[in-house]
Amino acid sequence: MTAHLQGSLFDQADEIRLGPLTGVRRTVLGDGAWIDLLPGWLHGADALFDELAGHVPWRAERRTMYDHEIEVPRLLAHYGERDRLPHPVLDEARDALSAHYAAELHDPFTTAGLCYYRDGRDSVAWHGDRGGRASRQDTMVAILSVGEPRDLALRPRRGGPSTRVPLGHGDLIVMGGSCQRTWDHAVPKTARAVGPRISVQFRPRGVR
Ligand SMILES: O=C(O)CCC(=O)C(=O)O
Repeated sequence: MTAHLQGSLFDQADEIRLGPLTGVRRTVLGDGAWIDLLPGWLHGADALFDELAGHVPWRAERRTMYDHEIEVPRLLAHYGERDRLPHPVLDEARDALSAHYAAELHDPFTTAGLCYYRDGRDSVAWHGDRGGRASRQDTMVAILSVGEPRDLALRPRRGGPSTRVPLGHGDLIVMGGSCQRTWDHAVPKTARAVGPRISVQFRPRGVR
């Protein structure tokens, strides 16, 4: 993977480091679901983007849909609980999130899924992370975003209007409570000329 951000997006700090999680702000969505947001949690997001773009073993996947094989419109990488994450700041992020949410989550964040959105044609369709025990229990999925800002859209599964949360360079969103069971989320395609984005999703054991 050789794509890089076109010049700097906005965060050329040399040191890649996390800020405190104390500034996280919660929005209650309804049906037991909530999201926490912390814009600019990561400093040095340009540098982390380049590291991940250049060193993660990205793979393209294909899926069967209505008898056709289609290419999944983004590149993927997955790190299980025993895998070394591709940058030490991601270990720090996982551990800081586990400590911050310990009283509510009970289980630490253990795995990391990475998505590489090459441009506005890359996307992820509406879904909830309902694999494993997330189909029955409240849980959390925390996402650190670097690169071009893209919207994370959320909509209640019982019907009703969707909402969009713009996720920028270094921003954190945590989807919690019943969010994976009672709401769906997506990163919609955009016709805007946008550059690449990488998202890092931290999940507890048994949540997919
Ligand atoms: O890229 C994102 O922010 C969301 C990714 C996601 O929902 C997923 O891969 O399940």
